[in-house]
Formats: sequence, C-alpha cells, structure tokens
Amino acid sequence: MNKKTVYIGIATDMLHEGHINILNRGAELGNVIVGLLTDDAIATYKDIPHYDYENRKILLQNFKQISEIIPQESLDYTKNLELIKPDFVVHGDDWRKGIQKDIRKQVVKTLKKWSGKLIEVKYKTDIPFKNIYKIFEKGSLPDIRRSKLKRLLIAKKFVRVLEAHDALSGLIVENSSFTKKGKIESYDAMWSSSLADSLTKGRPDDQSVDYSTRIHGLAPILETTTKPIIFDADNGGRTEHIPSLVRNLERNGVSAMIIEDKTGYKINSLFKNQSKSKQDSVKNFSNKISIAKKSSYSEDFMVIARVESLILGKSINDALKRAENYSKAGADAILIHSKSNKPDEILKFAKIFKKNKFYKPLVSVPSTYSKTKEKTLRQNGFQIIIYANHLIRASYKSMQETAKKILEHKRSYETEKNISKISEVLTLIK
Ligand code: SPV
Ligand code: MG
Repeated sequence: MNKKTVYIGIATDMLHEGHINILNRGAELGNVIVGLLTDDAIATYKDIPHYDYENRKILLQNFKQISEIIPQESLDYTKNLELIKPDFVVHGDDWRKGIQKDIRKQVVKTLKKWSGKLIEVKYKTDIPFKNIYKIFEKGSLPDIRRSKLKRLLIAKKFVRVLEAHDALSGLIVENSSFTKKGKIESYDAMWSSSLADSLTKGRPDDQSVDYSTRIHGLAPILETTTKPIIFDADNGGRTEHIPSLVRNLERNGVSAMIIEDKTGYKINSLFKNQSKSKQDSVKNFSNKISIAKKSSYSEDFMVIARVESLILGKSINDALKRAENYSKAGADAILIHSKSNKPDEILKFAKIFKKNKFYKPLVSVPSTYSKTKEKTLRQNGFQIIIYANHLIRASYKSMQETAKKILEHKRSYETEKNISKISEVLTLIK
C-alpha cells in the first residue's frame, strides 16, 4: 500500500518537545514533507528567525521523521498544498486562535478539495526554559534587537519603518498589522525622528534637543518593544563626538543611525526655504561616515548616509557623486532625500545609482511624494522606506480637535466617537 503524504509547516529555529510531538504524529500517519517557512515568510508575522533558511534546513534534515523539506514562501499554505495534495496536514492546536486563525481556515478549505484532513496535536505549554525561548523569541536583548535590521534586509530585501516617539507609539509600530488574502502586512522597524523628538519637547527641529536627551528618551521604547530602531542623528554633530554617539546607540540596541550632509544652521529638510542651510563638503562628510563606521564595535550597527543635494536645489549629478563617495567611505546604505511632491527625481537618481559599482541599498522618506506606492520604490532599488512623522502628526491633530470640541460643547460627549474608549485604554497594556 502506498504510504500517505503528510505536510507539516515549520517556522521556528527554537525546536522543542512540542515540535517533536507534531513530527512524531506526522510520521505515524505517513511520509512527512516539511514546508520550511522562508525567512521572509516568517518576518511577515513574527520576529525574524535567528538562523536563516539554509541553517534551519540543515538542522531539520537530520530528523528521522522527515522525508523531504521544501520552502514555504508565505504564511499561507495554499501554494504548497495545491502542489503536493497531501492526505494530512499536522499542526499544533494553538493556531485556532490569534494571528494564524485565518491561515488555518484556508488550510481546511484547501484540503477539502481532495478530502485531505487536518490533524491537530495538543500544543505543549509546559516547555522547560520557556522564559529563555521568550527572551530569544521576543528579541528584547540589545544585541539581538540591534542585529535585526541587517538580518531583515538580507531576508526580506525590504524594510518598512514607521516613526515612534514614545512607548505608546512604539507599541503601535510593534503591534499594528493588516491582513489581506492571508498576507499579513506589518512594520519592520521604528524611526526615531529628530522632528518628532523635538516636537514632543516643544522645540523646533533645530538640533537643540541634544543626543543624550534623545537617547534617554528611547528608554521607554526600548523597554516595551522589540523591533529594530533607526536613529535620526541629524548631521552627527561634532566630528570628535561621533565615536561616543555611535557606541551609545549600539550599546542601547539601536540598529542604525542616519546622518545628513548638512552643516551650520539646522532646519528641517521639508521647509521650502533652505537658504540658511549649507551642504557639507564631500571630504568632510565622508570623514564623518568613515569615523562612524570605525567607531562601531558591533558588526551589525549600520551607518546610513543621507544626501541632501535635492533638498538644497542641487543637481541629481551632485547627489550621485556624493552617494558614491559616501558609499566608498563605508556607508551601509544611502538615503536620498527629496521634498518634491513627485518621486521622479529620486527614481532617476536610483536608476543611475543602481548601476554604480559602489551601489548600496537605498532609503526613501516619502513624506511629500506620499502618493507613491511602496512597490514603485522597491522596484527601483529602495530597500528601506521610512514613514517619518505620521504618528506624531496623527496624535497632534486628534489632540487638538478633542481639546477644541470640549470647549465648543462645554462637555466631552462629542469627542467620544473619535477617541479611544476608556475600557480600551484601561486594558491596552497588560
Ligand atoms: C525627521 O523625521 O526628523 C527627518 C525626516 O529628518 S524629515 O523630516 O523628512 O527631514
Ligand atoms: Mg530629522
């Protein structure tokens, strides 16, 4: 009699008894084909795995219960199930609730087409050293958090970043997700913006809130979230202070800092009138980049150079020359900033820079060209997209309208439909 086919989707690199139970059950039922989730697929719904796909595959190849390992490229099983048409899918019963609930439904629906069956094994909760798994899985340790950005770039080739200015906005970045057709969209990292950090302190974005204050301000975010942080370090400050800035950031678990090639009077790049701003010389700024890179103790801390040529009305050629030099100086990625309401100039820049032998991943901040979809940016070589100020803008507008409404109506009732319910905020943090 032909042996039955069993499909088991596996993501983790933290194997424990619970997984072995599932594999054993599968082996009892037939030939086990493991759909090993790719790094990209895992990163869409939880932390990026500590071991990459190839390493996880090597580990699993030695399990006697497994006949074959194939990649599962999304959280959704449908593609692999249609391909294999297994008699059984075996999974822990933990996915009946939470983020994987819809995935489970889709599996049941797909299996029905050829009368396949879903077999659920009781999920094991009494795992020894559970807290260790938790710490690793949560990635809350500074070294783990810091390393995530580079690993995400390698695994996903694309990192979506949203501004966070305090623990609450950090938690929103950490936990927001949107599911469509079984595909989960979420944020990969947080942007610690000089604009947002200045505004929360009632200051203009002019570098008057010093780095120590801003790094101390990260503590509540670091204590409550796990996603990587990219720090907006303006122009990096005085060259001789760069080593201590870099070490302070990496010690705290920050993954990257972005420094811009401007000197003198600091104003936010989105101001129309930039007449008081000057651009640094290529030589001086390249030196800053090189010092920042040499100061870093860890291999995973990224230094990203921000080219302000287009902000200051200079040519695309000037931006390209600078990008090449900053890349030669050691920059890990290049942010080409623009305040145009169309993406044309940065796309043109990207098209040419892509062919340069000193090409590095590109970063976009689509605040003014906000109609541009991520897909367009990705197709043109942008691998990091930063939504730089949207949570501070959202909260400011909502707070202002709420304050006005109470004055207008002399009671708070009219504010209620646009603000969170008391029951919601009471249980927001558990
Ligand atoms: C910030 O968020 O502070 C930035 C990005 O530097 S921008 O405001 O677009 O200059
Ligand atoms: Mg800034």
